[in-house]
Amino acid sequence: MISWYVTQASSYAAEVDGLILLIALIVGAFFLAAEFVLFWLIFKFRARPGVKARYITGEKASETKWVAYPHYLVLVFDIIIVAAALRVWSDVKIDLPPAEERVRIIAQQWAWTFVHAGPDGQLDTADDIRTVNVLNLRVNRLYHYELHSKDVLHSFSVPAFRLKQDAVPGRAIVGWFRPTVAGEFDIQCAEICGIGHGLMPGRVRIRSAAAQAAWMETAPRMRQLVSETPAVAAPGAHASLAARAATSGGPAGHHGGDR
Ligand SMILES: [Cu+2]
Repeated sequence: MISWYVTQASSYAAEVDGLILLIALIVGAFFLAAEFVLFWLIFKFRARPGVKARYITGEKASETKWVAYPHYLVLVFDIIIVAAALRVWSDVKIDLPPAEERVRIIAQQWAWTFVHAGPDGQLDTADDIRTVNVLNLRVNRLYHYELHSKDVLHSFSVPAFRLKQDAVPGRAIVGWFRPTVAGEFDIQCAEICGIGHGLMPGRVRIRSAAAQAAWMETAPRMRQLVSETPAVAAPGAHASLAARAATSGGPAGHHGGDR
C-alpha cells in the first residue's frame, strides 16, 4: 500500500513496508476493538430513569479480567512486532551481503558529495568519479556505502530505498543497498544539521548497466572536477552550495581530502 505513494526501489523496501503494514493492522485492530467496547459500554450502561449508577471499583476477578486479558493479548502482539522488526533490522542494518561495488557518501553543511568507483569498480583510484548532490547507481548491483560527515550529524535518507542512516563526524559507517528499479529518486538529510538543513536535498539516479557505463564515459574525473565545478553544480538555488561542497572537498580542502 505504501508503494502506491513511494516506489519500492531497493531489495529490502518491500520488507520494511510489510513491517509497517503489519504494525498498522495490529494496532488498527486493537483501536477498533477498544472503540467498539467503549461505545458499547457507554450505550449499555447509559442513564435511565429509576436506575441508580453503580460504583465499580474494578477489584473483583469478574471485573479485572476486562483489563488483564486484553493486556496479555497486547504483550503477545508486542512480541510478534518486536520479532518481525528484529528480522527486518537484521536484514537491513546488521547483515552485510558481499559488495559488488563500494560508494563513498560524504555529508557536510549543506551538501552531499558522492565518490563513485569509476569503470575499474575500485574506490581510491585515478578513475573515481566525484559528484555533488547526485548519486549514480547501477540497477541490480549490490553496493556497500561508506558514510562520512565532515562537520555535524547528518542523516542519509532515501525514502524509495526505505533507508535512513545517521552520518557521524569521525566515523565511517558502512551499510548496503541494492537498487532494483531504474529511475530517479529523492535523497534527503533527515537530521536537523543547521540553518541550511532544508537546502540539503539530493537525487539518486539508477541506470541500467549500459546507461551507467555511458555516464561514466562522460562524467568528469575527480581532478578535472575541481576546475570544472560550474559544469556539474546542481541547477537553481543550490548551485552555490553545490559548488562550495565540490571545492572544499577537493584536494585543497582541509578535511582530510577524499577520506
Ligand atoms: Cu544534513
